[in-house]
Amino acid sequence: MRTLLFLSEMSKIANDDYVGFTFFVGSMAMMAASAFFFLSLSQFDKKWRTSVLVSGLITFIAAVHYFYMRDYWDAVQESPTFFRYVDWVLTVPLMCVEFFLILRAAGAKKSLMWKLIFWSVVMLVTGYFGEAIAIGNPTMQWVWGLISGIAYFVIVYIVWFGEAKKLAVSAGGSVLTAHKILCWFVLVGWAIYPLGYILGTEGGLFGVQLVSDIDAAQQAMNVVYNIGDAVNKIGFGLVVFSLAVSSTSKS
Ligand SMILES: *C/C=C(C)/C=C/C=C(C)/C=C/C1=C(C)CCCC1(C)C
Repeated sequence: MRTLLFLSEMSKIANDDYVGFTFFVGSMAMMAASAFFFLSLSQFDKKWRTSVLVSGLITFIAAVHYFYMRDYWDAVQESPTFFRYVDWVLTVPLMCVEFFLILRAAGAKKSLMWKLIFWSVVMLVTGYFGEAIAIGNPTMQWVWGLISGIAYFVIVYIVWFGEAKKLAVSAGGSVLTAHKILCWFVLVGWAIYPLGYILGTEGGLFGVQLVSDIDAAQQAMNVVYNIGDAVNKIGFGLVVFSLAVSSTSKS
């Protein structure tokens, strides 16, 4: 009884705590998605198993970080910036690996994978500098955000028009379809994050203050990031899952 009472006090989420709520729902959704991907593995041809396994790893790594981030938010009501970026720096490169894995049969080289990973790490490390190191210095936050944005566009370019695109076209069929959907995730789904970053930066959106104070700005940023993570990590995984399903049943 005492333990139960203690737990319920500990994990109480206020009705208007959207950040706490989205951390909680996020952790559950990531856990459920991981179970779904892992348990589906045996139904696929061997060559698709690694891809679906990586989908599951992405949501599983996120789930663990979401448990930590939720607790952190509960305890101090501050952005769990460190856990956030550790999560991203593990999961975003794995999303780059997904691009490589589905294009491997079309002749993708490891160098394509490393290029995507490199730019994703540049994007995230400079983003971290902007959020954690340049805090209270809006000018530097803009500078780091801009460098991060450039790295982001390099990734967009490679998958939409560059090497990855050419391989996808030569693969054709369901690989090309999956590649196209993943490209949209990168262009639209990933664009959610710079929006969150802008909301969380002092001064707000290009000088137009959308939210009243820095606490509200941080809350808006975290809600936006949490929505972005659910859409992108689970969505990405499902695209790969569908590709594995369609390729397996045809053979
Ligand atoms: C699962 C997590 C994902 C897909 C995270 C993606 C994160 C980004 C695309 C972040 C991008 C950023 C910019 C383009 C500029 C501002 C700083 C960042 C790091 C928020």
